[in-house]
Amino acid sequence: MQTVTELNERFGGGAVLFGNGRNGLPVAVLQTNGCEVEVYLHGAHVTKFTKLGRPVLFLSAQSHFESGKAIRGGIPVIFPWFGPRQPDPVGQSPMHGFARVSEWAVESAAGGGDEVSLTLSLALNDLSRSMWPNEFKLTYTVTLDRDVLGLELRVTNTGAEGFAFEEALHTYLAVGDVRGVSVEGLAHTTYLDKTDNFAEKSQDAAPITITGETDRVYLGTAGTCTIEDPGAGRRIVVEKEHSEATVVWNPWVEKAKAMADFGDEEWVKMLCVETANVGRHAVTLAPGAVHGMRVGISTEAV
Ligand code: TA6
Repeated sequence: MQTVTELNERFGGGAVLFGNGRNGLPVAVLQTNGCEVEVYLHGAHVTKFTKLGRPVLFLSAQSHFESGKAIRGGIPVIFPWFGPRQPDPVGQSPMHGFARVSEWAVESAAGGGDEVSLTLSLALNDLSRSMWPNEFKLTYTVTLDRDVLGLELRVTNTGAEGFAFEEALHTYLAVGDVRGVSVEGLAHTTYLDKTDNFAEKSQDAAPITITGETDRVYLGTAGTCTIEDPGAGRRIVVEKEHSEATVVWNPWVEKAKAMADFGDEEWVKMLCVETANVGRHAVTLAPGAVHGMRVGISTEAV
C-alpha cells in the first residue's frame, strides 16, 4: 500500500490531500467552498460530509478503524452480497461482503474550486479469491460538486464467466432526532420487512416515520428520497441512478445496545437510507460488461 507521502506526491496537491487518519489509516480529504469530505482507503469509506461545518453523515463514536473490520457510520460500500451471504459456501463470509473491509487503491484525483473528485479501485485479491470465484474490478468515484456529494460505484466483469452480485451504498444520514423525521419518495412501493421475517408489505401514500426498529428493503424503486428533518431545520435529498432498491434502517433501542461498535443512544441521531441493487434486483454481468450505480446527496434548509 502507498504511503501518505507517496499518495500526496502522485495525487495530492490540488483540492485532494492525503493524511493519516484514525489509527493511522490513510484518508483523503476533499474540500470545496464550505464543504468537506473524508474518504478512507480502508473500505473506500466516506466517513464525513460536512456543509458549512454541519455533518450530513452520521459516524459512530464507537466505530472501529482497523484492518479487517468495517467502519460504523458514513457510507459503507457493500459488495458482492448484501446482508448475510445466502447460501454461504465458505461458512464464514463477512456480513455485507468484502469490499468494506478491503484496502482500496487510489486511481486518480482531480479538480479544484467548486468540483473535486477522487477515484479508488479494488480488484480481485487474496481476500476476494478466498471467498468469491469471480474476476472483477470496482471503481468508485467520490465527487464533491459545490455542496453535493456524488458517488458512483462501477463494477466491471474482467473475467470470462458471467456473474451476479448485490451492491449497496449503505448511507448513514445524520438527523436531529429520528423520531421527528419523515421519509418521502417510497409511496406505493413494495418492501420486505426484515423485522417481520422478510414479510412482503405495501407502503401507503403517507411519508414514512420511524417509531421502532426499522429494517426494510424497498423494491422496484428508482425514485429520489427526501428526508424531512424539521428538528434540524433541513431536508436531505438522496437522488440515485441505476439502483432499483432502497433500504431504510434504524436499529432503535435494543439492537443499538447489542452492537459493540455503536453507542447505546446513537440510534436517535441516525437513519440509513441506502442506494442498492439487492435480492430480486441483484445485477447479472456478462464478461467484459460494466454496471454503474450513482447517488447524489444534498441538503436544503426548511
Ligand atoms: O442495511 C440494513 C442492515 O442490513 C441491517 O439488517 C443491519 O444489520 C445493518 O445492515 C448493519 O449491518 P452491519 O453488518 O454493518 O452491522
